Amino acid sequence: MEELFRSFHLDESTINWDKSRYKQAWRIMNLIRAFEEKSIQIYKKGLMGGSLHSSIGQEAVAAGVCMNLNKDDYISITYRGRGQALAKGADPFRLFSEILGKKTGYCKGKGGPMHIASQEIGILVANGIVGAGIPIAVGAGLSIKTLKKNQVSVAFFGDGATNQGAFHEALNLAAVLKLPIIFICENNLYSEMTPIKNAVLNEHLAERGLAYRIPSIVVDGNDVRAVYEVAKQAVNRAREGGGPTLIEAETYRLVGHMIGDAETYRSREEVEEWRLKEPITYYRDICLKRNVLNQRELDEIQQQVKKEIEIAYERAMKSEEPEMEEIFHDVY
Ligand SMILES: Cc1ncc(C[n+]2csc(CCOP(=O)(O)OP(=O)(O)O)c2C)c(N)n1
Repeated sequence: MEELFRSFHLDESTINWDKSRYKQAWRIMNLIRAFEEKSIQIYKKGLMGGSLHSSIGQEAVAAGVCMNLNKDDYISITYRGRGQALAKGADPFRLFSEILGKKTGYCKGKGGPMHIASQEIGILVANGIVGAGIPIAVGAGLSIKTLKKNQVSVAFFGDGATNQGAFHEALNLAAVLKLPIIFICENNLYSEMTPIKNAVLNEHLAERGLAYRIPSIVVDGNDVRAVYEVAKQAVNRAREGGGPTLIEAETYRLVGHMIGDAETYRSREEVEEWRLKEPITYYRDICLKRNVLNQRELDEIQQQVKKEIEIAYERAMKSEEPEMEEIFHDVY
């Protein structure tokens, strides 16, 4: 049983990334960070409806996983999932439009910040119900297998979702049917305001995959290269008919559960400790130390991404509101 569970440790000698991949990872993580920072400003200006759950600090998971995916692969995400949507290829203009309630949004402005979906880029659903996106991704996995397609399905969810019945049912079914699915648990240590250690006795959440005989791996979720390598193995395995993998990516959200969270359940010291290992700074240091990208190249991409985000935001702000009669469409 033990061989099904392992912790992944990056072996530098096996990393064969070329320069364009190093740039790609840097670009995606910075795009997510810039998008999320801008979204917080939008929220604080009162321009957005609903709540905003930011993924600042968790960018390496979205980037490392989605860099292995094709446009027609599926992902299911949560209310915190705009970063994964961007990593999957979402257009920042259409994402800003969505969170601003504009007609040009991915869901015509009806989804808001918590409910992004797009058939064009394989985003099945962004669910506000904790754990509910996991069986939907399994359903997509079943369709891939039935139709004999070369796609994979990925479910992104948090640590808290692993206490939902839907998680266990979904893992069991995926294992029994050997579906092409990758379960990505982003363990940011808190389920809303509850420390996961108070809610689960397992040392690692990935141990839960063992109950369903699913290969289960723990990885440093703040190291984009480690996430990429682990996800690559799982994606290849799924595409080759090997069945599901569970990946627990250990990470930390550097902002509150939602904007406005007083964060009384964790100490400032803890947040500052995690800030030292945050994914963007960590990756920048690796790039410089290994001499794969220099400071000028890193700055250039970062500035370009920030500009892109500003332009997308300005364009979304100028976009049209949906017409009044739209309120009766797409309602089931
Ligand atoms: C079924 C259900 N129960 C409770 C909630 C309230 N709730 C919203 S977010 C959240 C925390 C989920 O934590 P986790 O799965 O770790 O994801 P994270 O927010 O950390 O990304 C809870 C309990 C909900 N939305 N759905």
